[in-house]
Amino acid sequence: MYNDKKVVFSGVQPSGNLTIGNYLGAIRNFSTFSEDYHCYYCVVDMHAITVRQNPAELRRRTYETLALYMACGLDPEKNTLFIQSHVPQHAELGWVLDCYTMFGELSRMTQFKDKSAKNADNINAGLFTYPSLMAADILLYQTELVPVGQDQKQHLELARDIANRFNQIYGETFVVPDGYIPKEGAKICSLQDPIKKMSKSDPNENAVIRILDSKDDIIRKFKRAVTDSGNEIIHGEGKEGITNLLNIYTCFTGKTIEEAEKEFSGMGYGDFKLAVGETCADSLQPVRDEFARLMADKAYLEQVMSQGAQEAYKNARRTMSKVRRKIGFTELKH
Ligand code: AQP
Repeated sequence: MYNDKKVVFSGVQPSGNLTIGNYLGAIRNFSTFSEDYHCYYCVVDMHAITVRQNPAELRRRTYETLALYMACGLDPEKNTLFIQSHVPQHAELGWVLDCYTMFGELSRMTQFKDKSAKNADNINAGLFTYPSLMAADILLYQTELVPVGQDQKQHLELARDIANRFNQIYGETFVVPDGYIPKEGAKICSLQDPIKKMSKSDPNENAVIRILDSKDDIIRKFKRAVTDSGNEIIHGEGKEGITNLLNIYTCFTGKTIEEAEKEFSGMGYGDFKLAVGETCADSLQPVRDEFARLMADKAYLEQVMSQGAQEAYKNARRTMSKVRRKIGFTELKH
């Protein structure tokens, strides 16, 4: 909106070591927008504290997530890469949008229900209002397109509702964003419970493949993946484990499910799991190598953070001034 290019925004929480779900559902698609859009990719550390975090680990993972963005192909000269808490307008607009988001809407969010069940001793107000902060992240940059996995669809729809509501009351203020959910990889499931999505904060390490896991660990986890008592490598109902593995395999190879089924026809489950594990580990090797190189240069990461925060701040401030004027906040003249 603020220059000729349309805007893409997305974020990842540094709430754990990132998984192939985060990679296939979101990050690896990010760079496809870099040429045609002004892309903002944010490490959403403020969202991460809705669940209790160890401060030293949160700080380390914030650097790591930024480095992973770049290791997955995001060039900081072509994309605005930044940390959410470095741009104070996120919190400011988040509060304003809280006042335009209904209690009933937030109560219906499945992520809130899931995370409340998992963190029963810490159902804090931030966990509840997470979607209005996410709406602020997106709306601050006049975003047209938000590449996310399937699990974020409901939050995105709420962001659209909030934008429309605000625009109806005050006149055109925000661009109403669309989601971009990839055809392949939008829901990678847990290796131990293939009905559930794979989550970086899953306490069961065997359920999760992390982008930075070693080849040995990746293969070991795939070998332990839950399948079924049959012996056919085909996708479909009742075969959620095999379907998930086929899905992961096709995401990494670009083959169709039918091609993969044909390729593995007649093979035993053990050999199939090994083949998927090797494909996954080998595909991620260049990302791991680049990540290690970037992490060795903390000063460079800090320079990227600072450049990204300055770029983001310029446009966030513009939207925030407009919002302040529309809702009737006074301006400081001196
Ligand atoms: N299993 C998944 N399959 C496909 N996409 C996924 N995403 C997450 N899990 C999968 C997408 O990754 C992006 C970043 O997610 P996030 O960090 O904002 O938080 P999340 O959606 O809550 O992801 P996790 O891994 O489950 O984190 P925790 O365990 O901390 O809650 C989003 O685009 C998301 O859709």
